[in-house]
Amino acid sequence: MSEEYRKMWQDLGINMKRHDALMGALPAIFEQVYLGQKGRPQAMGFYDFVVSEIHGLRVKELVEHKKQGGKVFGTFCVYVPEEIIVAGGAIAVGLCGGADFSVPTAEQILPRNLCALIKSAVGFKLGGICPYFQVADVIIGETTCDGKKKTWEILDEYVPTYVMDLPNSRTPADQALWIGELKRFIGKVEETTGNRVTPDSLAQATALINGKRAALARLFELRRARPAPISGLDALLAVQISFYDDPARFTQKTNELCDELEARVKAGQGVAPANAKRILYAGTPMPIPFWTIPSLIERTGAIVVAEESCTGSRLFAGGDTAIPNDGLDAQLAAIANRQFQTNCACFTPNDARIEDILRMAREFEADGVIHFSLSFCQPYNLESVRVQRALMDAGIPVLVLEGDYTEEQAGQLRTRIEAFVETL
Ligand code: BJ8
Repeated sequence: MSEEYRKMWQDLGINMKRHDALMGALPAIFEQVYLGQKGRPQAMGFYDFVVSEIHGLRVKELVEHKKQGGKVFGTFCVYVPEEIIVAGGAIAVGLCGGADFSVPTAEQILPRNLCALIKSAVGFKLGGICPYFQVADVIIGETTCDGKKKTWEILDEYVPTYVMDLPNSRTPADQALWIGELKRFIGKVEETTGNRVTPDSLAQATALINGKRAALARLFELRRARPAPISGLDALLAVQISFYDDPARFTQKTNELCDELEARVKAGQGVAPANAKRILYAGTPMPIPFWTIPSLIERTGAIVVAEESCTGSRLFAGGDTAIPNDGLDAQLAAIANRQFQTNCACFTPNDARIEDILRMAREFEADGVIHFSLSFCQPYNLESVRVQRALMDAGIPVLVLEGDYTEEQAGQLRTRIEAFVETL
């Protein structure tokens, strides 16, 4: 890494020794998981480049933005509305942790029986390892699962953390409460940035984020083709990068990827034979660099055709956000209305998520569904009981897994995934 980046990291208060250890390990892992794949779309070169610059170029852009007086908001959930952050002239970066590397640091203060996603993210902050965390002016948490809810109280001791109060049901009364939260959030964005969020700025920001969501939806639509034009690993990488890349650039590059995939579909060209077993992933998000599950699945010769996850279809659930032209209240109602179509297991009742999984299994012609939840994630672990039953009732083979980011776990998961794919 260049001297310029090293200086930038030092200025951000990065623990250089630990950061060097992480950055030293990542290229080999990426090469092993990604670069050995056959028939990758050429347009994946962009995403490979972004990974090669993972703590470089984008962080530099964020630092430049701050030098111009801009603010950076760190987020952890698709329910935190990026549109509102962008409308205030700030940048949102998704901070979810997907590396086992930082988990032991978090366990020095957090209980062990928390999901790896929370521990990994908190460990990144505590250990001073993640420049995105360091560059963030404020962290936006939300009251989704209990693990996150209580973690924000602790995280606030290390970095200013603001919490959005997301209801756990989706009745009209809950929707009204959430619209109130969106209004309160506008106040926070205005206070942090010093900029007003106006109907115009929100309309523009909503259009920008709609573009990003539409590009992702298009990518998923193309994955319905047989043979699959892109591996599940590559699609996941694109989705993971959507959380922190510049939204306009990401949209453009992802549409270029989709153009290439469209040509592949027309030519009947795929990354796996047309008769490769098709797997639908369902479950907890897979933040970068957690690639274990698709990697294990695709090494069996099967292909992941879609992910029902917040690193997947839940990112663009509900389609475009409507942009009414009669003021902020109507715009916020449209945002809430779109968001409430994201079926996170933190909600009850949540039958719509089960319907989503059944629908996706049909639409993507999945031969089987693998439901994975991180250990100690109660919402997804518990919901897997009903998901499994619904899939069995529909005659769709299903494997329910639970695990974390460790190598030991990967070994156990491999055995179960291989056995499952063989039965299909
Ligand atoms: S809308 S999925 S991004 S909350 S894995 S931290 S639930 S214990 S991540 Fe999520 Fe928003 Fe829902 Fe999506 Fe808790 Fe489970 Fe950990 Fe989780």
